[in-house]
Amino acid sequence: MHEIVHAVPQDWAASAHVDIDDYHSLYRRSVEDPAGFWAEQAQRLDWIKPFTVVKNTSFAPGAVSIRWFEDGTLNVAANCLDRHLETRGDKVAILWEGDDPSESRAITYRELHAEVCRFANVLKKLGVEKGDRVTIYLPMIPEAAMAMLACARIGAIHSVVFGGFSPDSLAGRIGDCHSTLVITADEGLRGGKKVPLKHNTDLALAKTIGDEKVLVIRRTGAEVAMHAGRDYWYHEVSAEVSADCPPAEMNAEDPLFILYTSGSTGRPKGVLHTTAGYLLHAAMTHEIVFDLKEDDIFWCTADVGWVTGHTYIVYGPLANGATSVMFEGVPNYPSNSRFWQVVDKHKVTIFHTAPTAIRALMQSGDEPVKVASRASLRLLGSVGEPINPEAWEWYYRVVGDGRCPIVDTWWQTETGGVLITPFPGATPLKPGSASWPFFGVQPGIVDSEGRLLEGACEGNLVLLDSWPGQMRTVYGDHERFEQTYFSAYKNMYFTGDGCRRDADGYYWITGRVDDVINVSGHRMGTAEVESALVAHQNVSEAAVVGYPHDIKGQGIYAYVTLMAGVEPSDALRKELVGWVRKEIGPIASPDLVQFAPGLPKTRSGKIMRRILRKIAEDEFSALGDISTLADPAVVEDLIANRQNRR
Ligand code: 6R9
Repeated sequence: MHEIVHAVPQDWAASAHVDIDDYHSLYRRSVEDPAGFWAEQAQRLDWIKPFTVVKNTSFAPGAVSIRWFEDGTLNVAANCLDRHLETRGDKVAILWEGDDPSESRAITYRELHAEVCRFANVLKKLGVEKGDRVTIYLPMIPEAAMAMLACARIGAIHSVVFGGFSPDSLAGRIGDCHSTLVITADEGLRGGKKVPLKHNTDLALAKTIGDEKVLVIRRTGAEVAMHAGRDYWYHEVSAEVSADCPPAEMNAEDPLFILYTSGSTGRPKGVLHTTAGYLLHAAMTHEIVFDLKEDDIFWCTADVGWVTGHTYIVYGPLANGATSVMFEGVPNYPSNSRFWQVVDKHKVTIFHTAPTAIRALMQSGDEPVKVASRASLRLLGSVGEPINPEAWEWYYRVVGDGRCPIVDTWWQTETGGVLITPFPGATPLKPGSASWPFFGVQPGIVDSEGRLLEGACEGNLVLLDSWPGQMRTVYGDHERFEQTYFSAYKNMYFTGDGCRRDADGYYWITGRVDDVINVSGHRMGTAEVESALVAHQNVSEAAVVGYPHDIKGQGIYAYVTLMAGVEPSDALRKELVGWVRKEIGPIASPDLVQFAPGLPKTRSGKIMRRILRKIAEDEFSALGDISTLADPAVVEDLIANRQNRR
């Protein structure tokens, strides 16, 4: 098959921050002299006390430790706000677009600075101190960014929980890091539907230790229960505090935030990011990967509940003094043209979204795109999952009118910011490939024995050395951090992704190789969905796998064994889907449920997921060796009753 390559447009090569020569020389420098390279790059930040040590990192077994700029001090909020006041005070920092197209708000750097200071004083008034954990459970309103920055200003550690998570999921996250304050809203608004955030918070707090306070932001004006002595309205407390709050002096390695993410096993992990390295990586990648210029209007459509929202709606853009669009709604409300109408309305120049959104919009054809001019666009981004070449080409040809390069950015919650990406002024684009390593990033591809492969090859993706934005630990469980990321291959960080490197040195991410499913760009641990299912009184056992889904990338396929005497039925199937929704949240709803009298197990009782995956993919002619199964006959029943017939 002939590979399509889109050459770098000449004007891009001439005007971008990084052209092909810059790329090669900077990359070489970044890996040959990391300390020198990063000491220079760190001048992007405003330091209170400059650092003298740049890099102090080890991936050694039993001694994993990651520290960058460890004796420097700074404040993240001051870097995102105060330092822009003189030159960009009247520039719009956050351009908010409401769920309802008639609602929007432009907040300048000066206004955002004042509101964040006020918010920080509200936190103090409610007793929050440096090092305390604050859970943020908000819709996509400017107060979400303000709350994050207010925490950063006083040195509190925020943990943002996506507004689509259930009360149980919220309770688990509040409890794991023992937050003393939960910030929420009366209700959220998405696609015209209301989300009862305060009510969910009340249900969650019934399951925690109960010493938390709640700060409530008024969004829809709905009537909500307020518990005296526990719940406070933001607008009431903020009226009593000043808009003057000096930034706390934080060490480079002080925690900035915790973000829970799913893995192969167990409960979601609290990924911990610290102050300087994270912010530097966020700011630098945001500028270079998206080729940011002073007048750009940058729109990343993620939710702040995910890492992409942290890094490319809040911290990266604001550290760079950019205008960041924040969108409360969804791509198909009020119509499938919404994204493109918002692009026209706010003259968006850089647009960054997820493949799942592109595939969904692609299904309704070109017309809803063409009704908008999109003339302001100059660069497109993709993140969250592999983008199939068909969706890439549609994005390029229809959305970008063949004018705009696409940056397909690979990274993870754990990596803090982009690690593998095209550089729009340097990289000839191959649709479907995340392309080249960012500066300081040393990817490797290993075989099943952990041997590093050379040249064109395929295997598991590892990273051979640290970068400033790397997570530092799993909150409260450093052993789990080492176990999860550093035990598979000695002295290497294992990403959990499969990857191919072609003869030109381009990286092609092939998807997760562990028990994580990527549903519409959201990570779900199969173990989490399984434990929700077995918590239902009629379920005795469950196994969950991913299967290819046209729009979501992967769908959730659940095999369920019922308790003796319980009859399978469509009603029960529906009930189980609703149950998982309630237990975890709508993003975890199984797409297909198959009742299975037995699951394929080895004689030692291990479920053979390989077989379940094949059947879910409707690929059962290639099941491989099933002779090691305790009872090979279960496979026939599974095939006969498979739910995904193509
Ligand atoms: C940023 C983010 C991380 C997982 C990652 C990988 C997948 C993300 C991708 C991609 C192929 C890309 N992923 N970007 N796969 N191409 N451009 O998504 O973080 O939610 O932690 O997910 O997403 O499998 O390991 P997170």
